[in-house]
Amino acid sequence: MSSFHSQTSVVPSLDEVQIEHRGAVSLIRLSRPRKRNAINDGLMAAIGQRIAELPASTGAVVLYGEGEHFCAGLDLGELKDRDAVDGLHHSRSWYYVLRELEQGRVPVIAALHGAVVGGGLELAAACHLRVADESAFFALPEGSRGIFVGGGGSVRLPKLIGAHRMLDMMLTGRVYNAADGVGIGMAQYLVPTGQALAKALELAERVAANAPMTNYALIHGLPRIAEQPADHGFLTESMLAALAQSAPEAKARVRAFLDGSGPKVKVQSKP
Ligand code: 1HE
Repeated sequence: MSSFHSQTSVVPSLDEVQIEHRGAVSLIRLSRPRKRNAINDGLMAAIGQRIAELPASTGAVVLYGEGEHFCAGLDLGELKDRDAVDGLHHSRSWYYVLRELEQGRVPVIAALHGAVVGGGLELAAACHLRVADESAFFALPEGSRGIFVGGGGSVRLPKLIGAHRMLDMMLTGRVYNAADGVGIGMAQYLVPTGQALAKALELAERVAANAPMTNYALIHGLPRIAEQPADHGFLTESMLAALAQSAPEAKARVRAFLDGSGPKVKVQSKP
Protein backbone atom coordinates (compact mmCIF):
# COMPACT_ATOMS: atom_id res chain seq x y z
CA MET A 1 0.00 0.00 0.00
CA SER A 2 1.33 3.44 -0.85
CA SER A 3 -1.01 5.52 1.29
CA PHE A 4 0.68 7.36 4.13
CA HIS A 5 -2.47 7.21 6.22
CA SER A 6 -2.38 3.44 6.29
CA GLN A 7 1.39 3.13 6.35
CA THR A 8 3.91 4.90 8.49
CA SER A 9 6.64 4.67 5.86
CA VAL A 10 5.61 7.82 4.00
CA VAL A 11 8.12 10.50 4.83
CA PRO A 12 6.64 14.01 4.69
CA SER A 13 8.47 16.00 1.97
CA LEU A 14 8.93 19.03 4.18
CA ASP A 15 11.25 20.73 1.68
CA GLU A 16 8.32 20.77 -0.77
CA VAL A 17 5.93 22.44 1.68
CA GLN A 18 7.59 25.47 3.22
CA ILE A 19 6.30 27.45 6.16
CA GLU A 20 6.96 31.02 7.18
CA HIS A 21 5.48 33.05 10.02
CA ARG A 22 4.69 36.74 9.67
CA GLY A 23 3.18 37.90 12.93
CA ALA A 24 -0.14 36.13 13.45
CA VAL A 25 -0.23 34.83 9.86
CA SER A 26 1.51 31.62 8.80
CA LEU A 27 2.24 31.12 5.11
CA ILE A 28 2.33 27.59 3.75
CA ARG A 29 3.90 27.35 0.30
CA LEU A 30 3.60 24.35 -2.01
CA SER A 31 7.14 24.23 -3.27
CA ARG A 32 7.40 21.69 -6.07
CA PRO A 33 7.27 24.04 -9.07
CA ARG A 34 9.14 21.63 -11.40
CA LYS A 35 6.07 19.39 -11.22
CA ARG A 36 3.62 22.28 -11.01
CA ASN A 37 3.11 21.47 -7.31
CA ALA A 38 1.52 18.12 -8.18
CA ILE A 39 0.68 16.32 -4.95
CA ASN A 40 2.31 13.00 -4.15
CA ASP A 41 2.03 11.19 -0.82
CA GLY A 42 5.05 12.91 0.68
CA LEU A 43 3.75 16.36 -0.23
CA MET A 44 0.29 15.67 1.18
CA ALA A 45 1.85 14.31 4.38
CA ALA A 46 3.94 17.47 4.60
CA ILE A 47 0.85 19.69 4.32
CA GLY A 48 -0.60 17.66 7.20
CA GLN A 49 2.53 18.10 9.28
CA ARG A 50 2.74 21.85 8.64
CA ILE A 51 -0.88 22.24 9.75
CA ALA A 52 -0.35 20.06 12.84
CA GLU A 53 2.70 22.08 13.86
CA LEU A 54 1.20 25.56 13.62
CA PRO A 55 2.24 27.56 16.68
CA ALA A 56 -0.34 28.88 19.11
CA SER A 57 0.51 32.41 17.88
CA THR A 58 -0.97 31.66 14.43
CA GLY A 59 -4.36 33.27 13.90
CA ALA A 60 -4.77 32.55 10.19
CA VAL A 61 -2.97 30.66 7.41
CA VAL A 62 -2.32 31.55 3.78
CA LEU A 63 -1.78 28.61 1.43
CA TYR A 64 -0.18 29.29 -1.94
CA GLY A 65 1.90 27.70 -4.69
CA GLU A 66 5.39 28.48 -5.90
CA GLY A 67 6.00 29.00 -9.63
CA GLU A 68 3.48 29.50 -12.41
CA HIS A 69 0.66 27.45 -10.91
CA PHE A 70 -1.13 26.88 -7.63
CA CYS A 71 -1.36 23.10 -8.05
CA ALA A 72 -1.64 20.56 -10.90
CA GLY A 73 -3.54 18.09 -8.69
CA LEU A 74 -2.63 14.52 -7.95
CA ASP A 75 0.84 13.43 -9.05
CA LEU A 76 -0.26 11.16 -11.85
CA GLY A 77 3.06 9.31 -11.68
CA GLU A 78 1.85 7.65 -8.48
CA LEU A 79 -1.37 6.45 -10.00
CA LYS A 80 -0.06 3.98 -12.50
CA ASP A 81 0.85 1.25 -9.98
CA ARG A 82 -1.99 1.69 -7.52
CA ASP A 83 -4.55 -1.09 -7.07
CA ALA A 84 -8.11 -0.70 -5.73
CA VAL A 85 -7.20 -1.13 -2.06
CA ASP A 86 -4.34 1.35 -2.38
CA GLY A 87 -6.72 3.74 -4.14
CA LEU A 88 -9.22 3.59 -1.29
CA HIS A 89 -6.57 4.30 1.35
CA HIS A 90 -5.02 6.99 -0.79
CA SER A 91 -8.31 8.87 -0.90
CA ARG A 92 -8.71 8.47 2.81
CA SER A 93 -5.25 9.87 3.40
CA TRP A 94 -6.27 13.03 1.52
CA TYR A 95 -9.51 13.24 3.54
CA TYR A 96 -7.50 13.03 6.73
CA VAL A 97 -5.17 15.92 5.87
CA LEU A 98 -7.85 18.09 4.27
CA ARG A 99 -10.08 17.63 7.29
CA GLU A 100 -7.24 18.76 9.56
CA LEU A 101 -6.96 21.84 7.37
CA GLU A 102 -10.69 22.53 7.13
CA GLN A 103 -11.50 21.69 10.74
CA GLY A 104 -8.37 23.02 12.37
CA ARG A 105 -7.95 25.79 14.88
CA VAL A 106 -7.67 28.73 12.46
CA PRO A 107 -9.05 29.85 9.08
CA VAL A 108 -7.04 29.03 5.95
CA ILE A 109 -7.02 31.34 2.92
CA ALA A 110 -5.90 29.98 -0.45
CA ALA A 111 -4.13 32.32 -2.88
CA LEU A 112 -4.78 30.89 -6.35
CA HIS A 113 -3.00 31.48 -9.63
CA GLY A 114 -2.41 29.47 -12.80
CA ALA A 115 -3.65 25.88 -12.69
CA VAL A 116 -6.07 25.06 -9.89
CA VAL A 117 -6.94 21.65 -11.22
CA GLY A 118 -8.02 18.22 -10.07
CA GLY A 119 -6.72 17.59 -6.58
CA GLY A 120 -5.44 21.18 -6.54
CA LEU A 121 -9.03 22.37 -6.76
CA GLU A 122 -10.00 19.85 -4.08
CA LEU A 123 -7.28 21.28 -1.85
CA ALA A 124 -8.46 24.83 -2.51
CA ALA A 125 -12.06 23.81 -1.77
CA ALA A 126 -11.04 22.64 1.70
CA CYS A 127 -9.80 26.15 2.54
CA HIS A 128 -12.13 28.72 4.10
CA LEU A 129 -11.53 31.61 1.71
CA ARG A 130 -10.16 31.64 -1.82
CA VAL A 131 -8.53 34.55 -3.63
CA ALA A 132 -7.91 34.06 -7.37
CA ASP A 133 -5.77 36.22 -9.59
CA GLU A 134 -6.63 36.68 -13.25
CA SER A 135 -4.23 33.94 -14.37
CA ALA A 136 -6.12 31.27 -12.42
CA PHE A 137 -8.06 28.54 -14.19
CA PHE A 138 -10.16 25.79 -12.71
CA ALA A 139 -10.64 22.30 -14.11
CA LEU A 140 -11.35 18.71 -13.15
CA PRO A 141 -9.42 16.68 -15.73
CA GLU A 142 -10.20 13.45 -13.86
CA GLY A 143 -13.00 12.73 -16.31
CA SER A 144 -10.63 12.75 -19.29
CA ARG A 145 -8.00 10.66 -17.43
CA GLY A 146 -10.49 7.87 -16.75
CA ILE A 147 -10.52 8.46 -13.02
CA PHE A 148 -12.69 10.20 -10.43
CA VAL A 149 -12.15 12.89 -7.82
CA GLY A 150 -10.72 11.35 -4.66
CA GLY A 151 -9.80 14.23 -2.38
CA GLY A 152 -13.28 15.11 -1.16
CA GLY A 153 -14.18 17.10 -4.30
CA SER A 154 -17.56 15.49 -4.78
CA VAL A 155 -18.51 16.53 -1.24
CA ARG A 156 -17.04 20.05 -1.15
CA LEU A 157 -17.27 21.33 -4.72
CA PRO A 158 -21.04 20.94 -5.23
CA LYS A 159 -21.48 23.12 -2.13
CA LEU A 160 -19.36 25.83 -3.74
CA ILE A 161 -20.50 25.72 -7.36
CA GLY A 162 -23.44 23.28 -7.55
CA ALA A 163 -23.43 19.61 -8.55
CA HIS A 164 -24.59 20.46 -12.09
CA ARG A 165 -21.50 22.59 -12.77
CA MET A 166 -19.14 20.00 -11.34
CA LEU A 167 -20.83 17.37 -13.49
CA ASP A 168 -20.28 19.55 -16.56
CA MET A 169 -16.59 20.09 -15.70
CA MET A 170 -15.98 16.37 -15.32
CA LEU A 171 -18.11 15.18 -18.23
CA THR A 172 -16.92 17.71 -20.79
CA GLY A 173 -13.54 18.83 -19.45
CA ARG A 174 -14.81 22.39 -19.21
CA VAL A 175 -12.18 24.83 -17.92
CA TYR A 176 -13.30 27.99 -16.13
CA ASN A 177 -11.11 31.07 -16.38
CA ALA A 178 -10.60 33.19 -13.29
CA ALA A 179 -13.46 35.64 -13.79
CA ASP A 180 -16.00 32.99 -14.72
CA GLY A 181 -14.75 30.75 -11.91
CA VAL A 182 -15.18 33.49 -9.34
CA GLY A 183 -18.58 34.28 -10.84
CA ILE A 184 -19.83 30.77 -10.07
CA GLY A 185 -18.31 30.60 -6.58
CA MET A 186 -14.91 28.92 -7.00
CA ALA A 187 -13.36 31.84 -5.10
CA GLN A 188 -14.64 34.89 -3.25
CA TYR A 189 -12.08 37.42 -4.52
CA LEU A 190 -10.67 38.22 -7.97
CA VAL A 191 -7.52 40.34 -8.22
CA PRO A 192 -5.10 41.28 -11.02
CA THR A 193 -2.44 38.75 -12.01
CA GLY A 194 0.32 38.49 -9.44
CA GLN A 195 -1.68 39.94 -6.57
CA ALA A 196 -3.38 36.88 -5.08
CA LEU A 197 -0.80 36.36 -2.36
CA ALA A 198 -0.81 40.02 -1.30
CA LYS A 199 -4.61 40.07 -1.13
CA ALA A 200 -4.73 36.78 0.77
CA LEU A 201 -2.20 38.13 3.26
CA GLU A 202 -4.20 41.32 3.74
CA LEU A 203 -7.35 39.26 4.41
CA ALA A 204 -5.47 36.87 6.70
CA GLU A 205 -4.21 39.76 8.81
CA ARG A 206 -7.78 41.00 9.17
CA VAL A 207 -9.06 37.51 10.00
CA ALA A 208 -6.28 36.93 12.53
CA ALA A 209 -7.29 40.13 14.33
CA ASN A 210 -10.74 38.69 15.12
CA ALA A 211 -11.41 37.07 18.46
CA PRO A 212 -10.12 33.46 18.12
CA MET A 213 -13.37 32.01 19.48
CA THR A 214 -15.39 33.82 16.83
CA ASN A 215 -13.17 32.43 14.07
CA TYR A 216 -13.38 28.96 15.57
CA ALA A 217 -17.17 29.16 15.85
CA LEU A 218 -17.37 30.28 12.22
CA ILE A 219 -15.19 27.60 10.66
CA HIS A 220 -16.61 24.80 12.78
CA GLY A 221 -20.14 26.02 13.27
CA LEU A 222 -21.29 27.32 9.90
CA PRO A 223 -20.58 24.20 7.80
CA ARG A 224 -22.19 21.96 10.43
CA ILE A 225 -25.23 24.18 10.90
CA ALA A 226 -25.72 24.12 7.13
CA GLU A 227 -26.07 20.33 7.34
CA GLN A 228 -28.44 20.35 10.32
CA PRO A 229 -32.23 20.60 10.34
CA ALA A 230 -33.21 24.21 11.17
CA ASP A 231 -34.29 23.30 14.68
CA HIS A 232 -30.88 21.77 15.46
CA GLY A 233 -29.13 24.66 13.73
CA PHE A 234 -30.81 27.22 15.96
CA LEU A 235 -29.67 25.34 19.04
CA THR A 236 -26.08 24.98 17.75
CA GLU A 237 -26.03 28.67 16.86
CA SER A 238 -27.27 29.75 20.28
CA MET A 239 -24.59 27.69 22.00
CA LEU A 240 -21.82 29.08 19.80
CA ALA A 241 -23.15 32.61 20.35
CA ALA A 242 -23.12 32.08 24.11
CA LEU A 243 -19.60 30.68 24.03
CA ALA A 244 -18.20 33.45 21.82
CA GLN A 245 -19.78 36.33 23.73
CA SER A 246 -18.68 35.00 27.11
CA ALA A 247 -14.99 35.20 26.13
CA PRO A 248 -13.19 38.12 27.85
CA GLU A 249 -12.03 39.32 24.45
CA ALA A 250 -15.61 39.75 23.28
CA LYS A 251 -16.47 41.79 26.36
CA ALA A 252 -13.46 44.06 25.80
CA ARG A 253 -14.32 44.60 22.12
CA VAL A 254 -17.94 45.45 22.89
CA ARG A 255 -16.87 47.84 25.66
CA ALA A 256 -14.45 49.51 23.24
CA PHE A 257 -17.26 50.20 20.78
CA LEU A 258 -19.53 51.54 23.51
CA ASP A 259 -16.88 53.95 24.81
CA GLY A 260 -16.17 55.17 21.26
CA SER A 261 -12.72 53.59 20.83
CA GLY A 262 -13.81 50.52 18.83
CA PRO A 263 -14.12 50.51 15.02
CA LYS A 264 -17.40 51.41 13.31
CA VAL A 265 -18.74 49.51 10.33
CA LYS A 266 -17.61 51.36 7.19
CA VAL A 267 -18.29 50.89 3.51
CA GLN A 268 -15.09 49.66 1.91
CA SER A 269 -14.14 50.97 -1.52
CA LYS A 270 -13.15 47.48 -2.69
CA PRO A 271 -14.31 44.08 -1.42
C1 1HE B 1 2.81 16.48 -13.52
C2 1HE B 1 1.48 16.86 -13.24
C3 1HE B 1 0.68 15.94 -12.52
C4 1HE B 1 2.42 18.47 -14.33
N1 1HE B 1 1.23 14.77 -12.17
N2 1HE B 1 3.30 15.31 -13.15
N3 1HE B 1 -3.94 16.66 -12.92
C5 1HE B 1 -3.93 16.88 -14.25
O1 1HE B 1 -4.42 16.11 -15.05
C6 1HE B 1 -3.19 18.10 -14.71
C7 1HE B 1 -1.95 17.70 -15.49
N4 1HE B 1 -1.09 18.84 -15.74
C8 1HE B 1 -1.33 19.75 -16.73
O2 1HE B 1 -2.35 19.74 -17.39
C9 1HE B 1 -0.26 20.77 -16.96
O3 1HE B 1 0.97 20.26 -16.45
C10 1HE B 1 -0.53 22.15 -16.28
C11 1HE B 1 -1.69 22.85 -17.01
C12 1HE B 1 -0.86 22.00 -14.81
C13 1HE B 1 0.76 23.03 -16.37
O4 1HE B 1 1.19 23.10 -17.72
P1 1HE B 1 2.71 23.56 -18.00
O5 1HE B 1 2.85 23.65 -19.50
O6 1HE B 1 3.03 24.78 -17.19
O7 1HE B 1 3.67 22.39 -17.43
P2 1HE B 1 3.99 20.94 -18.05
O8 1HE B 1 5.10 21.09 -19.06
O9 1HE B 1 2.77 20.26 -18.52
O10 1HE B 1 4.51 20.13 -16.77
C14 1HE B 1 5.79 20.37 -16.21
C15 1HE B 1 6.21 19.08 -15.53
O11 1HE B 1 5.30 18.79 -14.47
C16 1HE B 1 6.16 17.88 -16.47
O12 1HE B 1 7.14 16.97 -16.04
P3 1HE B 1 8.58 16.87 -16.80
O13 1HE B 1 9.33 15.86 -16.04
O14 1HE B 1 8.26 16.48 -18.23
O15 1HE B 1 9.17 18.26 -16.75
C17 1HE B 1 4.78 17.29 -16.19
O16 1HE B 1 4.72 15.91 -16.50
C18 1HE B 1 4.72 17.51 -14.68
N5 1HE B 1 3.34 17.51 -14.20
N6 1HE B 1 1.26 18.10 -13.76
C19 1HE B 1 2.51 14.48 -12.48
N7 1HE B 1 -0.58 16.21 -12.19
C20 1HE B 1 -7.17 12.92 -4.90
S1 1HE B 1 -7.55 12.51 -6.47
C21 1HE B 1 -7.20 13.87 -7.46
C22 1HE B 1 -7.20 13.45 -8.89
C23 1HE B 1 -6.50 14.45 -9.75
O17 1HE B 1 -5.96 15.43 -9.32
S2 1HE B 1 -6.51 14.09 -11.42
C24 1HE B 1 -5.90 15.52 -12.15
C25 1HE B 1 -4.41 15.48 -12.30
